[in-house]
Amino acid sequence: MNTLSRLYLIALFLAMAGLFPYSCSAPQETATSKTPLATGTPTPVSTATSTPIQTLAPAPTSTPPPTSPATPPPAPLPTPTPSPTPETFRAYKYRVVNTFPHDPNAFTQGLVFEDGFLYEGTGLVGKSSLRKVELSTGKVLKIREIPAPYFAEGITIYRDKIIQLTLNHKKGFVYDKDSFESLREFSHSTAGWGLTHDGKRLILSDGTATLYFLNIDTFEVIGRIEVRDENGPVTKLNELEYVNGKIYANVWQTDHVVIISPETGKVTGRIDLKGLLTPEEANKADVLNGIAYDAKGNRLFVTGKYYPKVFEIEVVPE
Ligand SMILES: [Ca+2]
Repeated sequence: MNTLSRLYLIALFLAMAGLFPYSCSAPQETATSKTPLATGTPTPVSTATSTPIQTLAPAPTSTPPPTSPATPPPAPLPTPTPSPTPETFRAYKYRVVNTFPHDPNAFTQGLVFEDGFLYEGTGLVGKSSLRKVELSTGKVLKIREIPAPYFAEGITIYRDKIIQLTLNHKKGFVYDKDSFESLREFSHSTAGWGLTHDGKRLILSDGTATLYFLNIDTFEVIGRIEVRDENGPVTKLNELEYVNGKIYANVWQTDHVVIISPETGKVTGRIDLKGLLTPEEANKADVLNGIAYDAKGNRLFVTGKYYPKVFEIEVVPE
Protein backbone atom coordinates (compact mmCIF):
# COMPACT_ATOMS: atom_id res chain seq x y z
CA MET A 1 0.00 0.00 0.00
CA ASN A 2 1.50 3.19 -1.11
CA THR A 3 1.12 6.51 0.63
CA LEU A 4 -1.83 7.68 -1.36
CA SER A 5 -3.78 4.57 -0.55
CA ARG A 6 -3.12 4.98 3.09
CA LEU A 7 -4.22 8.57 3.03
CA TYR A 8 -7.41 7.58 1.25
CA LEU A 9 -8.23 4.94 3.79
CA ILE A 10 -7.63 7.37 6.61
CA ALA A 11 -9.87 9.89 4.99
CA LEU A 12 -12.53 7.28 4.42
CA PHE A 13 -12.38 6.28 8.02
CA LEU A 14 -12.66 9.79 9.19
CA ALA A 15 -15.58 10.38 6.93
CA MET A 16 -17.38 7.35 8.24
CA ALA A 17 -16.69 8.58 11.70
CA GLY A 18 -18.27 11.96 10.80
CA LEU A 19 -15.14 13.80 11.32
CA PHE A 20 -14.30 14.71 7.76
CA PRO A 21 -16.52 17.35 6.18
CA TYR A 22 -16.17 16.51 2.55
CA SER A 23 -17.65 13.08 2.61
CA CYS A 24 -20.91 13.97 4.39
CA SER A 25 -22.91 15.49 1.51
CA ALA A 26 -24.35 12.38 -0.02
CA PRO A 27 -25.49 10.59 3.13
CA GLN A 28 -27.00 13.78 4.58
CA GLU A 29 -29.08 14.33 1.47
CA THR A 30 -30.27 10.77 1.49
CA ALA A 31 -31.16 10.96 5.09
CA THR A 32 -33.10 14.19 4.45
CA SER A 33 -35.08 12.61 1.63
CA LYS A 34 -36.21 9.81 3.88
CA THR A 35 -37.30 12.12 6.60
CA PRO A 36 -41.04 12.85 6.60
CA LEU A 37 -41.84 16.32 5.29
CA ALA A 38 -42.35 17.57 8.71
CA THR A 39 -40.37 20.68 8.27
CA GLY A 40 -42.02 21.51 4.87
CA THR A 41 -45.60 20.95 5.98
CA PRO A 42 -47.36 24.04 7.42
CA THR A 43 -47.97 23.63 11.02
CA PRO A 44 -51.39 24.17 12.52
CA VAL A 45 -50.14 27.45 13.82
CA SER A 46 -49.31 28.72 10.38
CA THR A 47 -52.69 27.54 9.10
CA ALA A 48 -54.44 29.45 11.79
CA THR A 49 -52.56 32.58 11.12
CA SER A 50 -53.38 32.40 7.39
CA THR A 51 -57.13 32.47 8.06
CA PRO A 52 -58.55 35.94 7.37
CA ILE A 53 -59.55 37.63 10.55
CA GLN A 54 -62.71 39.01 9.16
CA THR A 55 -64.13 35.54 8.67
CA LEU A 56 -63.95 34.77 12.31
CA ALA A 57 -67.23 34.54 14.03
CA PRO A 58 -67.82 37.52 16.26
CA ALA A 59 -67.38 36.87 19.85
CA PRO A 60 -70.60 36.01 21.58
CA THR A 61 -70.10 38.86 23.96
CA SER A 62 -70.30 41.34 21.10
CA THR A 63 -73.88 40.27 20.25
CA PRO A 64 -76.49 42.41 22.00
CA PRO A 65 -78.66 40.42 24.31
CA PRO A 66 -81.96 39.39 22.71
CA THR A 67 -84.27 41.58 24.68
CA SER A 68 -87.09 42.09 22.15
CA PRO A 69 -88.53 38.55 22.20
CA ALA A 70 -88.92 38.76 25.92
CA THR A 71 -90.72 42.10 25.76
CA PRO A 72 -92.59 42.35 22.46
CA PRO A 73 -94.01 45.77 21.64
CA PRO A 74 -97.73 46.06 22.37
CA ALA A 75 -99.92 45.24 19.40
CA PRO A 76 -101.89 48.23 18.13
CA LEU A 77 -105.41 48.27 19.47
CA PRO A 78 -108.04 47.55 16.86
CA THR A 79 -109.73 50.75 15.79
CA PRO A 80 -113.31 50.50 16.93
CA THR A 81 -115.71 50.77 14.02
CA PRO A 82 -118.14 53.54 14.75
CA SER A 83 -121.50 51.88 14.82
CA PRO A 84 -124.67 53.87 14.55
CA THR A 85 -126.47 54.17 17.77
CA PRO A 86 -129.00 51.39 17.71
CA GLU A 87 -132.41 52.90 17.46
CA THR A 88 -134.96 51.15 19.53
CA PHE A 89 -138.26 50.75 17.80
CA ARG A 90 -141.03 52.74 19.39
CA ALA A 91 -144.75 52.52 18.93
CA TYR A 92 -146.64 55.77 19.04
CA LYS A 93 -150.19 56.92 19.40
CA TYR A 94 -151.45 60.44 18.86
CA ARG A 95 -153.25 63.30 20.46
CA VAL A 96 -155.33 65.67 18.34
CA VAL A 97 -154.21 69.23 18.90
CA ASN A 98 -156.42 70.93 16.31
CA THR A 99 -158.82 70.07 13.53
CA PHE A 100 -159.32 72.07 10.35
CA PRO A 101 -161.81 71.69 7.49
CA HIS A 102 -160.75 69.71 4.45
CA ASP A 103 -162.44 69.34 1.08
CA PRO A 104 -164.20 65.97 1.30
CA ASN A 105 -163.96 65.68 -2.47
CA ALA A 106 -160.20 65.91 -2.49
CA PHE A 107 -158.60 62.58 -3.23
CA THR A 108 -155.46 63.54 -1.37
CA GLN A 109 -152.19 62.26 -2.82
CA GLY A 110 -149.73 64.85 -1.61
CA LEU A 111 -149.65 67.33 1.26
CA VAL A 112 -147.13 70.00 2.22
CA PHE A 113 -147.21 72.92 4.66
CA GLU A 114 -145.27 76.08 3.92
CA ASP A 115 -145.50 79.65 5.11
CA GLY A 116 -148.92 79.29 6.65
CA PHE A 117 -150.58 77.39 3.81
CA LEU A 118 -151.23 73.83 2.89
CA TYR A 119 -150.36 72.70 -0.62
CA GLU A 120 -152.21 69.66 -1.79
CA GLY A 121 -152.07 67.35 -4.78
CA THR A 122 -155.15 65.32 -5.63
CA GLY A 123 -155.49 62.29 -7.83
CA LEU A 124 -157.79 60.28 -10.05
CA VAL A 125 -157.88 60.72 -13.79
CA GLY A 126 -159.89 63.79 -14.68
CA LYS A 127 -159.96 65.01 -11.09
CA SER A 128 -156.29 65.53 -10.46
CA SER A 129 -155.15 68.93 -9.27
CA LEU A 130 -152.64 71.06 -7.47
CA ARG A 131 -154.02 73.29 -4.73
CA LYS A 132 -153.09 75.99 -2.30
CA VAL A 133 -155.32 75.75 0.74
CA GLU A 134 -155.99 78.02 3.66
CA LEU A 135 -155.34 75.97 6.73
CA SER A 136 -157.90 77.44 9.08
CA THR A 137 -160.84 77.29 6.68
CA GLY A 138 -159.90 74.61 4.18
CA LYS A 139 -160.66 77.11 1.45
CA VAL A 140 -158.95 76.39 -1.84
CA LEU A 141 -157.10 79.60 -2.67
CA LYS A 142 -155.55 78.46 -5.93
CA ILE A 143 -156.02 75.38 -8.07
CA ARG A 144 -154.45 73.99 -11.19
CA GLU A 145 -156.28 71.14 -12.86
CA ILE A 146 -154.15 68.27 -14.10
CA PRO A 147 -155.94 66.97 -17.19
CA ALA A 148 -156.38 63.38 -18.32
CA PRO A 149 -154.69 61.08 -18.86
CA TYR A 150 -152.63 61.97 -15.81
CA PHE A 151 -153.34 60.68 -12.33
CA ALA A 152 -151.51 63.15 -10.15
CA GLU A 153 -149.68 61.93 -7.09
CA GLY A 154 -147.28 63.20 -4.46
CA ILE A 155 -145.97 66.74 -4.26
CA THR A 156 -143.14 68.54 -2.53
CA ILE A 157 -141.92 72.13 -2.43
CA TYR A 158 -138.27 72.89 -2.95
CA ARG A 159 -137.43 76.57 -2.72
CA ASP A 160 -139.81 78.36 -5.06
CA LYS A 161 -140.96 75.32 -6.99
CA ILE A 162 -143.59 72.66 -6.55
CA ILE A 163 -142.81 69.22 -7.92
CA GLN A 164 -145.65 66.80 -8.61
CA LEU A 165 -145.57 63.13 -9.65
CA THR A 166 -147.98 61.11 -11.73
CA LEU A 167 -148.97 57.56 -11.01
CA ASN A 168 -148.28 55.53 -14.13
CA HIS A 169 -146.96 57.88 -16.78
CA LYS A 170 -143.52 58.18 -15.22
CA LYS A 171 -143.78 61.89 -15.72
CA GLY A 172 -143.43 64.67 -13.23
CA PHE A 173 -144.27 68.35 -13.36
CA VAL A 174 -142.51 71.38 -11.95
CA TYR A 175 -144.49 74.54 -11.21
CA ASP A 176 -143.75 77.95 -9.89
CA LYS A 177 -144.86 77.84 -6.26
CA ASP A 178 -146.74 81.12 -6.37
CA SER A 179 -148.25 81.22 -9.84
CA PHE A 180 -148.63 77.45 -10.39
CA GLU A 181 -147.25 78.12 -13.84
CA SER A 182 -145.72 75.08 -15.42
CA LEU A 183 -141.96 75.34 -15.61
CA ARG A 184 -140.89 71.98 -16.92
CA GLU A 185 -141.62 68.29 -17.03
CA PHE A 186 -139.34 65.41 -16.20
CA SER A 187 -139.32 61.62 -16.33
CA HIS A 188 -139.10 59.26 -13.39
CA SER A 189 -138.29 55.62 -13.92
CA THR A 190 -140.84 54.10 -11.57
CA ALA A 191 -144.42 54.62 -10.62
CA GLY A 192 -144.98 57.81 -8.68
CA TRP A 193 -146.66 57.69 -5.31
CA GLY A 194 -145.21 59.88 -2.59
CA LEU A 195 -142.65 62.69 -2.73
CA THR A 196 -140.65 64.73 -0.24
CA HIS A 197 -137.07 65.97 0.10
CA ASP A 198 -134.37 66.24 2.73
CA GLY A 199 -133.02 69.57 1.51
CA LYS A 200 -130.56 67.92 -0.84
CA ARG A 201 -132.38 65.05 -2.50
CA LEU A 202 -135.87 64.24 -3.56
CA ILE A 203 -137.29 61.14 -1.90
CA LEU A 204 -139.82 59.17 -3.92
CA SER A 205 -142.02 56.19 -3.12
CA ASP A 206 -143.53 53.94 -5.76
CA GLY A 207 -145.80 51.67 -3.74
CA THR A 208 -143.09 49.14 -2.96
CA ALA A 209 -140.78 48.93 0.05
CA THR A 210 -138.15 50.94 -1.81
CA LEU A 211 -137.58 54.64 -1.42
CA TYR A 212 -135.62 56.37 -4.16
CA PHE A 213 -133.33 59.33 -3.75
CA LEU A 214 -133.30 61.63 -6.76
CA ASN A 215 -131.02 64.45 -7.73
CA ILE A 216 -133.10 67.48 -6.92
CA ASP A 217 -132.16 69.26 -10.14
CA THR A 218 -131.81 66.48 -12.71
CA PHE A 219 -134.27 63.97 -11.17
CA GLU A 220 -131.79 61.15 -11.71
CA VAL A 221 -131.97 58.31 -9.22
CA ILE A 222 -128.86 58.60 -7.05
CA GLY A 223 -129.73 56.17 -4.28
CA ARG A 224 -132.33 53.94 -2.79
CA ILE A 225 -133.15 52.18 0.45
CA GLU A 226 -135.36 49.27 1.28
CA VAL A 227 -137.68 50.00 4.17
CA ARG A 228 -137.85 47.19 6.69
CA ASP A 229 -139.40 46.70 10.06
CA GLU A 230 -139.22 43.77 12.45
CA ASN A 231 -141.24 41.65 10.03
CA GLY A 232 -139.31 42.43 6.85
CA PRO A 233 -139.90 44.82 3.97
CA VAL A 234 -142.66 47.36 4.42
CA THR A 235 -144.47 47.68 1.13
CA LYS A 236 -147.11 50.12 -0.07
CA LEU A 237 -145.24 53.17 1.14
CA ASN A 238 -147.33 56.10 0.04
CA GLU A 239 -147.39 59.79 0.95
CA LEU A 240 -144.15 61.03 2.47
CA GLU A 241 -142.84 63.80 4.67
CA TYR A 242 -139.32 64.52 5.83
CA VAL A 243 -139.48 65.43 9.52
CA ASN A 244 -136.41 66.23 11.61
CA GLY A 245 -134.09 63.81 9.86
CA LYS A 246 -136.60 61.02 9.47
CA ILE A 247 -138.93 60.01 6.67
CA TYR A 248 -142.56 59.65 7.62
CA ALA A 249 -144.62 57.48 5.30
CA ASN A 250 -148.23 56.51 5.09
CA VAL A 251 -148.63 52.79 4.55
CA TRP A 252 -151.39 52.49 1.99
CA GLN A 253 -154.66 51.03 3.23
CA THR A 254 -153.62 51.18 6.86
CA ASP A 255 -153.90 53.72 9.64
CA HIS A 256 -150.16 53.57 10.12
CA VAL A 257 -147.47 56.13 9.52
CA VAL A 258 -144.02 54.57 9.75
CA ILE A 259 -140.95 56.54 10.75
CA ILE A 260 -137.97 55.56 8.64
CA SER A 261 -134.24 56.10 9.00
CA PRO A 262 -133.05 57.63 5.70
CA GLU A 263 -129.64 56.06 6.23
CA THR A 264 -130.70 52.47 6.76
CA GLY A 265 -134.32 52.19 5.75
CA LYS A 266 -135.07 50.80 9.18
CA VAL A 267 -138.47 51.56 10.59
CA THR A 268 -137.72 53.16 13.92
CA GLY A 269 -141.27 54.02 14.86
CA ARG A 270 -144.87 53.48 13.95
CA ILE A 271 -147.72 55.87 14.64
CA ASP A 272 -151.12 54.24 14.95
CA LEU A 273 -153.66 56.79 13.72
CA LYS A 274 -156.69 54.61 14.11
CA GLY A 275 -159.77 56.48 15.23
CA LEU A 276 -159.13 59.89 13.68
CA LEU A 277 -162.48 59.82 11.96
CA THR A 278 -165.82 59.01 13.45
CA PRO A 279 -167.43 55.88 12.00
CA GLU A 280 -169.76 58.07 9.96
CA GLU A 281 -166.89 60.11 8.56
CA ALA A 282 -164.90 56.98 7.88
CA ASN A 283 -167.75 55.51 5.85
CA LYS A 284 -167.52 58.38 3.40
CA ALA A 285 -163.77 58.59 3.33
CA ASP A 286 -161.07 56.59 1.71
CA VAL A 287 -157.71 55.80 3.29
CA LEU A 288 -155.37 57.85 5.40
CA ASN A 289 -152.93 59.66 3.11
CA GLY A 290 -151.28 62.99 3.65
CA ILE A 291 -148.58 64.18 6.03
CA ALA A 292 -147.38 67.77 6.24
CA TYR A 293 -144.90 69.30 8.65
CA ASP A 294 -144.65 72.90 9.75
CA ALA A 295 -140.95 73.04 10.54
CA LYS A 296 -141.11 76.57 11.96
CA GLY A 297 -144.04 75.85 14.21
CA ASN A 298 -143.16 72.18 14.81
CA ARG A 299 -146.66 71.14 13.88
CA LEU A 300 -147.60 67.86 12.21
CA PHE A 301 -150.71 67.59 10.05
CA VAL A 302 -152.38 64.48 8.69
CA THR A 303 -155.41 63.86 6.53
CA GLY A 304 -156.69 61.34 4.01
CA LYS A 305 -158.50 60.81 0.76
CA TYR A 306 -161.99 62.30 1.02
CA TYR A 307 -161.31 63.12 4.66
CA PRO A 308 -163.48 65.99 5.88
CA LYS A 309 -160.76 67.23 8.22
CA VAL A 310 -157.09 67.94 8.51
CA PHE A 311 -155.77 67.00 11.93
CA GLU A 312 -152.91 68.64 13.71
CA ILE A 313 -151.57 65.93 15.94
CA GLU A 314 -149.02 65.41 18.65
CA VAL A 315 -147.21 62.10 18.47
CA VAL A 316 -146.86 60.44 21.86
CA PRO A 317 -145.30 57.14 22.88
CA GLU A 318 -147.69 54.32 23.56
CA1 LIG B 1 -146.12 65.21 2.48
